[in-house]
Amino acid sequence: AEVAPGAVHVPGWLGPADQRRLLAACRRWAAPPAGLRTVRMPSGGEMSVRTVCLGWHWFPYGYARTVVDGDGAPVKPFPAWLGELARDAVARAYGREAGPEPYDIALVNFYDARGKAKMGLHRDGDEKSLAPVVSLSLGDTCVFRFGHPGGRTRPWTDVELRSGDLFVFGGPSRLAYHGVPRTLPGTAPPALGLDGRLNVTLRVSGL
Ligand code: MD5
Ligand code: FE
Repeated sequence: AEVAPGAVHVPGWLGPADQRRLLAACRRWAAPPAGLRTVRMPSGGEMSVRTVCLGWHWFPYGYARTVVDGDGAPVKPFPAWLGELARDAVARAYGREAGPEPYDIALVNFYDARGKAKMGLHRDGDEKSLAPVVSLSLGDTCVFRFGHPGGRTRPWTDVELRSGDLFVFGGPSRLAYHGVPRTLPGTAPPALGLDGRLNVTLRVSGL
């Protein structure tokens, strides 16, 4: 379903076995060094989601090859199979092949099982490439709020993202404001073995 120009939601794109494989990989990546961390904003606040990065380390507001605001370790590599997954996702969502720029960043966000983790309205402007962002959801359902590039104001559209869902954000939607106002505790598929929610975004750094 096209939620806005360039913003395409594909419910249930990952089946149960693919979800389990991706979750197992996320748990490996979460281990130290350069594992899961809490992001501290320049304002002093902390993000309620916890994050691990592959390929490039995201910090507010830039990218580095080491965990500049954490343990200082080199960031874990971005595996080739994630690049293939990103290209498959773009082809599925848009019905055309992805462009030539290589996908080289994964940001994995962990939302806690009690529904306390949220993400305020923001836009993803630290990548030098405007190639589409690929988003994969695992575990609890969330309410995803999709706005517009003009600011944190209405109108917006609330979409429920469930375990296995794909969302691709490109074209005019690439710089839209978006956020996760809530997750719905206890809604993960029981067989997955995840309490809470995980979101994997695949991006092109352009660096
Ligand atoms: C999440 N993550 O569910 C969301 C899904 C993030 C983030 O927002 O920055 O890690 S990815 C949503 C996204 C990415 C890029 C562009 C747009 C949405 N968009 O234009 O709406 O944890
Ligand atoms: Fe974002």
